[in-house]
Amino acid sequence: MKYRIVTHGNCTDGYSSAFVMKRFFNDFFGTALSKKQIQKIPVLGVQPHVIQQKKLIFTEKDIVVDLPRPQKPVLFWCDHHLTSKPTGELPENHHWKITPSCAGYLADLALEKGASPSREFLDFKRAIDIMDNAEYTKKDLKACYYKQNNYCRPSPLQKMHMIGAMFNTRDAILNDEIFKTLLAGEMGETPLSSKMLWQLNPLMYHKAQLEGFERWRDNVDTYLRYDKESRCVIQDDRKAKTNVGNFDRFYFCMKYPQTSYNLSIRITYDEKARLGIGSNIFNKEWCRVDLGSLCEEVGKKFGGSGGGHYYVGGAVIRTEKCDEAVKFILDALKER
Ligand SMILES: [Mn+2]
Repeated sequence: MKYRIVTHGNCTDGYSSAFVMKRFFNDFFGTALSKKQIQKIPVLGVQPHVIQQKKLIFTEKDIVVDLPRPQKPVLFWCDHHLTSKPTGELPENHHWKITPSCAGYLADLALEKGASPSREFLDFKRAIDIMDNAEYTKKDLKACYYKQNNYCRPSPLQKMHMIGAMFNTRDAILNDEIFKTLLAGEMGETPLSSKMLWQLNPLMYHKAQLEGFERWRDNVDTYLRYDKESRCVIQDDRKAKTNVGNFDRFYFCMKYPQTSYNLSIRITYDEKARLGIGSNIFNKEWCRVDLGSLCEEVGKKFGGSGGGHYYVGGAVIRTEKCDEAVKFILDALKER
């Protein structure tokens, strides 16, 4: 049996969490593996529902990060999602805490074990915390989601977006391949300075992503609407005439600064409805509903699964239950 790292696929925090595990592997497990041996440890990116629906077989050498806790015993588990909150006492090497990002949490655990952080490492940690916890300022969003005049001196936050863009193309198979490849290559101090990664030209992916955001915003403008009663912006992709560009998950709070929530409805290629509920990141205090729990409830009620954080959550449900679920969500936002 061999080590394997299972992490949240297509997700910059999932990527960064796997990076931190590899970077501090020997500190975490008291092993003395060489760089080459650590490099060879395979990384699998999966979506949370795969674990919730028990579709993945785990072994006792699996290291599971930024994902729900598997039911089988694994070597190591760490998560920061509200809906993964454990009920009983946790075994050794299992960690759960509400933190801005899972990678940042793992970095803290590694530092507790004696690793000392460089300036670059702290920059990396701050950037991933901002991304995964949506702690952006308006200026940050403008710098990371909109085209720039030049890209000469990218900030750590912009660099992490460039990396994320590499495995967030519209081709799911390509995304998985890039995700795996990045985590199988030689690693630097942090992703910000990993040579192999920067040779693959993340800026090229990022520029394409920014163009995609712009085209997406132009298209979504034709059907995005604000529901005053529930204080929610509704993006129902079933109303879209075309499907272009890349989803900009923060557009709603740039366009409707008065909104408390947003609800996005998308039908996936495997004929499921994917619902996302978020809060206005510039006014998080307006969010009075635990959106992760609401999504968990919606998942269970409408034939799927869901979860997330207090301020943002997601659920995948059966397509034919979609209208019912939307009504349920908007009522919950009105009442609670
Ligand atoms: Mn995360």
